[in-house]
Amino acid sequence: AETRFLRDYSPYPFRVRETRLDVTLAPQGTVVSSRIEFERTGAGPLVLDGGTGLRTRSVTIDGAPVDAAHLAMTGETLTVAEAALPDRPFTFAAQVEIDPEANTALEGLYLSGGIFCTQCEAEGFRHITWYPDRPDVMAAFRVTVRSDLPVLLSNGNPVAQGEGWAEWHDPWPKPAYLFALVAGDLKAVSDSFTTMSGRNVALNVWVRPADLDRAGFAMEALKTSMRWDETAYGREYDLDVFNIVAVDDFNMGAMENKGLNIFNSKLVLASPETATDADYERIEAVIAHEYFHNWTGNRITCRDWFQLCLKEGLTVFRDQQFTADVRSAAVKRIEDVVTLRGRQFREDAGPLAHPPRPDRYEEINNFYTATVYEKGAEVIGMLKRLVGDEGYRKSLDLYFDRHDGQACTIEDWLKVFEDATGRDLAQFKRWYTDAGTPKLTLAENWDDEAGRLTLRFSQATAPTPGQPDKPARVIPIAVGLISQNGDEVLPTRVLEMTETAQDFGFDGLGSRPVVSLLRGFSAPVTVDRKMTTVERAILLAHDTDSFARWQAGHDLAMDSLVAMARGGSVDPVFTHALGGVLDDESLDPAFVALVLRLPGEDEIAAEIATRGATPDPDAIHQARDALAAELAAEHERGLSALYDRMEVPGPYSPEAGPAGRRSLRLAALGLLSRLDGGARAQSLWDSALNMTEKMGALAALVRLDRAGPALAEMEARFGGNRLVMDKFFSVQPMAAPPARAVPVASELAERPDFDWKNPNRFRSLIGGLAANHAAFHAGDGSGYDFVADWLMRLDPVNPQTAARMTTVFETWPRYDADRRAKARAALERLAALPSLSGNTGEMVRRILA
Ligand code: BAL
Ligand code: ZN
Repeated sequence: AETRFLRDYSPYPFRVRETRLDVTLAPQGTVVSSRIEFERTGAGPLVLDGGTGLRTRSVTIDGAPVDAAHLAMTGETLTVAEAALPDRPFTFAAQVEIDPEANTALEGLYLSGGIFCTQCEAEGFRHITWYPDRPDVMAAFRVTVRSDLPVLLSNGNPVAQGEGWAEWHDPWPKPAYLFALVAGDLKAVSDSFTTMSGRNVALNVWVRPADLDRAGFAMEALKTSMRWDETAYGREYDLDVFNIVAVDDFNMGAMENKGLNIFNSKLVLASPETATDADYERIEAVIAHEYFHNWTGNRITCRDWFQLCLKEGLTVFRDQQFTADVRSAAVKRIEDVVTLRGRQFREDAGPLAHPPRPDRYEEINNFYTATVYEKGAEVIGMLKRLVGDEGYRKSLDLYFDRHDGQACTIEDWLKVFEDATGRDLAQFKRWYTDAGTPKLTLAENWDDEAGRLTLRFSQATAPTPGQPDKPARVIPIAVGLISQNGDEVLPTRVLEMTETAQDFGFDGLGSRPVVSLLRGFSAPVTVDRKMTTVERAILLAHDTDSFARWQAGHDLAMDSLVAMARGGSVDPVFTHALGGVLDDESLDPAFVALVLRLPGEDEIAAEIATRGATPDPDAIHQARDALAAELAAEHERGLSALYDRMEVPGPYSPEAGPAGRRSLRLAALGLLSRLDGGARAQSLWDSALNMTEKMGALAALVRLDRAGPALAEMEARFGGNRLVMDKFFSVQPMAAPPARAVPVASELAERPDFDWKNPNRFRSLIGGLAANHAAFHAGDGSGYDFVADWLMRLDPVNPQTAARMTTVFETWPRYDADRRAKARAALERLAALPSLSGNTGEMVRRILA
């Protein structure tokens, strides 16, 4: 495909005053009649986007057919020559026929289990009809849906309905990517919400009738989100109705269509017996995320797709704040950093590195990345830290005031902060334009006589594709000082680093303190500093900042793991320090669970590569197993007591308190199962009444290769439940002993219920195998081949999901020559597919470059 560049942006030469659609649904011949009122604002012909799937029956301007000499249609555009266009505003009308049933790519209008639904972001609307399918063309929509299915929905407010039809009107101008339409045999959990200005809003969560008893939690999450956005940002909802619909076949997690959010059913449906605590937390966060888009994304949208992080970074930041408020801020921050490092740092360190605002792309669907989303959110967190809470609130108020109803850029966003706070953000902007994770190096100088500590920081960012030079960035470094006996001698202070190297001095210190660095993870950087294990243990025991405290424990674990992967042994200081955490009953169980969770194998491999060595996946797996076994043996009594103490009595609640206790209990179980042969796990599997404990127990049993009876039972009970069976398909390849994982995955792939065209099912099995580090990177290349074979099969059916999964290969350059050759060969086989999609083609080329 062609490369598109940010620098080539030019405004569309027409404004759309209103868009009218009349859609008569049929699985193989849906008829879409459009009437689009255009008004000229610049020079040039009328160019509309449309896919090859459109069967165009008629095209008229102001009711008259367009002369063939003035009309050109390619597989991608329809052009009406300037000479055929009136000088005054005019109406373009077209009638096209499309085929939702054949739409396996799940972009545009498609069928999911008998439900008609749409996915238009980023460029799906062009598969529905001819249109200026770009986010800076915003219009009010009036839509008539015709079908004999009982529930007919579109964006905005319902206007009228009759037997077999319904009309909807969305008064808020929006780009086509926010269009949605749903028709199906659906039932709703319904409720209402009164906004802060007294507007009454009808709320519905639409699901298949059989799923109705699992939709209540999503509704509660929606109401909490609506109230939170009023309180935290002063933003209220702006239509009479808010609809959410759950469908089983969905490429993404969910979609923020105006007034009609469409969700992957795994992010709506939950009951204690079928969903885990993590599922509940994720459902709550994604419901909030999509709702928050109503202001950050919909009312204010992106000028072009290069600006995607304008809405995504901000909306992720807002959903993170929301979860921090309704659950535990300390735990949420640690979880977010673990995710950021696991996905975004990994992306930033490899061939797919790109800035939060990329300046080129071939296929925009390939840029819904951890960098755009999660790093985009981190950048806003840094901005907030730099301008303060009040400056942030003032800036956001100005953003909504100034840009409501507009399609904006990162420049607009930064200008708002500059105008509201008087700060110059020219250097800060590099966070948006430059790829790569800066490495922050700290050298300490202690002057005992003067009682002075000098921190010398330097920053460096390695080159990334297309960006060889990396100038210094603004880095907010939050530090505190802890005395050797554990007292805090300096509370958090934010140092603002702007140079490549910079000193910061601290005077009046009685004795040399331990530096608690990057508190709250104040910037998305890696840290290189020399520190003794004893100093780390001091921070783990005493730091007042929970993130830095967790980080100290994580560093201790990582050091031991890296040493063990090279034949060394566990550091007794770590084992001992961990005992202190286990015994401290004042700590939040969820926090202790995070401390107990050892770094993952992929993260250990990344660390070894950062230290300049070549990671050995088998050695890493053995080291992690050995460390878990040693910790279990050393702390058997404490862990066992913890396991008993953390039992949560009574009926299940997904709230943070009980979820934290379960999380700690399962962390203890994971370690103890290295000693008891799985006895506790089996007994928990047999007795557990909720899916959280069931899955914790099952993962432990699969790891021990003794999960047969449990899996059979799971299948017998939940064979008809797609979401639970997705767990069945993912836990086995993911947790199996590495040598067993590919055979297990291959067997699962033979099952008739391996419905691989369903993105959730595909991701469960193929993604599950890829998440088993030592199995995916097996020395014989079987993991690479298994995944590549399935990507070859999926690509022609669903290019978007196939392309996204190619990222499992992005770390290939860090391994040994033999593995590199095998990974390359697998990718080259994929690249050689004659009909390879543009989506996957772009990804494979970039990964191999
Ligand atoms: N806009 C795509 C789905 C999401 O980020 O909410
Ligand atoms: Zn989003």
